[in-house]
Amino acid sequence: MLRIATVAMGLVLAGALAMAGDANNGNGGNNGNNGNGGQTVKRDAGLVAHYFKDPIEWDGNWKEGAKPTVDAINWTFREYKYSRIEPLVNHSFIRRGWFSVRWVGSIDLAPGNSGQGAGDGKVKGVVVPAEGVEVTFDLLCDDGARMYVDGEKVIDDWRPCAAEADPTAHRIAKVKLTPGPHKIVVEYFQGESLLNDDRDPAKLYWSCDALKIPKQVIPAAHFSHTEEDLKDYEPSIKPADAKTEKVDVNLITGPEKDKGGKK
Ligand SMILES: [Ca+2]
Repeated sequence: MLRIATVAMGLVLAGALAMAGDANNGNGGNNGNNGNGGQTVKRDAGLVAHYFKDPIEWDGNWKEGAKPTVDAINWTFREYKYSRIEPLVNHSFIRRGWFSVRWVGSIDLAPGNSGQGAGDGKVKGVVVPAEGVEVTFDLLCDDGARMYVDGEKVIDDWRPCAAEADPTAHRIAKVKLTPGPHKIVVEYFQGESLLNDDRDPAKLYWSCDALKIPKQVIPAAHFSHTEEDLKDYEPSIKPADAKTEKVDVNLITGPEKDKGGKK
């Protein structure tokens, strides 16, 4: 059932697919809290991706070459479908779209801080000054993009756009990050892909002069998630007439496998 939904929604992971073997389903712990409170919290690799299905048509008024006339806030994050662990945000979505996704987890300037063993936070080769460093994020999305760091909205551009033709599809945010994990939430919606061979990007890059990090897709080693993130599937902004009914998280861990999840 879940797998059918996945195919119908036309999702394909590019970078994430190749690294799916690194993902961990994160079911091993139950000591999660808000994840950034300073106490020891079990962390697993990757971000939690919560997927929603959006209406296929809304007034039928988004024809090829035309601009939509309905605010995307009114038709995104409509129907929660499933969640899965994804190692990073480096996607090329193909085929016809109409979905929203919310990635939830933590980001750490030091790689490898994902809860695998002792010594977290003391990662070789990266010394982050206590006062923090400025990091430039570049969230490239073909259609809507939002991002929150430690609860602060740093990117908010919830509109359709064509990444190839529109340089403003690169949403830039400069954020100061201190050592340790910081909560990160990235939201994306895919409207209609107008061509069958579309490769609509949703890719999160960063760069940091202070740490000599050149612009790159943020590697998987910098992301982690907690048990709490698995449950954090409410979108930050919901449609005005969205259903309020809560449903259990359907957790699957890869694009081709339905492991039964938690239901
Ligand atoms: Ca698109």
